[in-house]
Amino acid sequence: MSVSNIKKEGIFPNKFLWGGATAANQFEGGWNEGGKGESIADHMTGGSAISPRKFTKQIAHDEHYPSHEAVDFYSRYKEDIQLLGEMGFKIFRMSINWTRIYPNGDESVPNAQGLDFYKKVFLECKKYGIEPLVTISHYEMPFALSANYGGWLNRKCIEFYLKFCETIFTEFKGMVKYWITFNEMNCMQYSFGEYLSGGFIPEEDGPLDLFIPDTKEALSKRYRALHNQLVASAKAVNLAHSLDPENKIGCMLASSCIYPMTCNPKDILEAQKMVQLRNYYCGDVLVRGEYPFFAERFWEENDINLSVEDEDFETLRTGTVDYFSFSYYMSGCMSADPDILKSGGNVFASVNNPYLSASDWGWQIDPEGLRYYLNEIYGRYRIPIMIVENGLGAYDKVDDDGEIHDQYRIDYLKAHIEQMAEAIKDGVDLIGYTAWGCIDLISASTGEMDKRYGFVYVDTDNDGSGSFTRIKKDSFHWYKKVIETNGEDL
Ligand code: BGP
Repeated sequence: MSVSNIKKEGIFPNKFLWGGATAANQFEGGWNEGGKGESIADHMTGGSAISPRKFTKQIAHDEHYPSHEAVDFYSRYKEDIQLLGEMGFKIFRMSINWTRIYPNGDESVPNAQGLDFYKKVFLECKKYGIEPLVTISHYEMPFALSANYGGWLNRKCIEFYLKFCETIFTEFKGMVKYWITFNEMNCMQYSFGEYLSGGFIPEEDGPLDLFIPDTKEALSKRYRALHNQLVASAKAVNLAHSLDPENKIGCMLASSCIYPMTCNPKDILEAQKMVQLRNYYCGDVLVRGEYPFFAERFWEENDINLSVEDEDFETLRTGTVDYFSFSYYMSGCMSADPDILKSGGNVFASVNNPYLSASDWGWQIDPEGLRYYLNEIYGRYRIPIMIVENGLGAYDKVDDDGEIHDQYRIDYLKAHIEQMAEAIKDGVDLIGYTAWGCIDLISASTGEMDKRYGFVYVDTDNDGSGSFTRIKKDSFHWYKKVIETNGEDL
């Protein structure tokens, strides 16, 4: 056979899952409609880049929280999914609001209106040949589970979560195949994880700061709650497989792509320590089924008692995930020098990298870091990988011609997709990519609308006013072409 008869394969596999990602609490709105209960996320105030969001025990109904209405996917899902279909999406990452299904978390019967809403969403996806990818819990849980049980510090939440899983796995069987147990599970390790990820809230009344100091007591609570979530996740994996062997269920971590600040061995050790803790502590349990070797020293030095029960080890060993997924926005550096550390950096790492530029929110842009991180993760775990969040938060403006010319976003995404292609050539088994906030939505960190990621602009602002009209940005047409050509034409 002559060489010319061999059809040239592209770099991305034929079944590569191109798409976009959202989260119910930042996207849906309808926060108290259709029998939905109050979620932890509904108790977050608005914020801004300089004044962080807070947590309030009482929702002040007269105050305005734009995330309550978000961008109203709840009533506009048909129009939105049609737009995703037009871009040629193969996969759409979304999450289910736990409180639409179990308003207080501990009921014995699910809320039929909630189930009905998501069925309609999945049927709409099917019309366009879009595979849903469902995050079971994305930075939310029923507020009542926090108030009455203490959130993830209480092992009873494992049972409530599994009941929720059983309901959705059964009700949506045949409609949903791809699942993620928890969004950015490793964020429970960070100071802002206690309310959003853990749902455990202090006695005093709010508004409460999200950033809770890393005292030994705080660390101990966070790691205990995280252990309970890891057990819940492993049980959910087993349940998903037993209810439908077609189910593919993955974990999701916030990537920590950390470099040493210099080649000083002290910096290298600090960076290694951070990577171990932020990536591999959770990753090893979720993929390999056991805590990594370095965990014991960490627990001892920080007086952490996980309150493990004997059967947990077997649960973790058997409930390992089918694929590894992560969010990737930036990288960071670690230094052993306290003065350099004080100079500050982004939310995940401590020191800025002098070789990189940053977004308007200081998130350092590093496409090569994505290739590096993919190689690191695949090298350790050797299971399929999906990038389920990536993108550029930017202030978009509607131009005089009524359009949004977001070339900066195209440049960012193009550079990252190029590095994904390199990683695939390196041998990484990358199966999908869902760009974050494919339709503009509320920012998780600022609670505002200003920080936009979408291919589709939504006409609303930080006050939640506006027509909510959807407008295609330049990046919409660009991404459509990327999908059409399976990543060949960037
Ligand atoms: C991730 C979260 C998302 C999302 C994204 C962007 O950490 O999983 O929910 O919001 O970050 O962050 P932000 O909205 O703060 O720009």
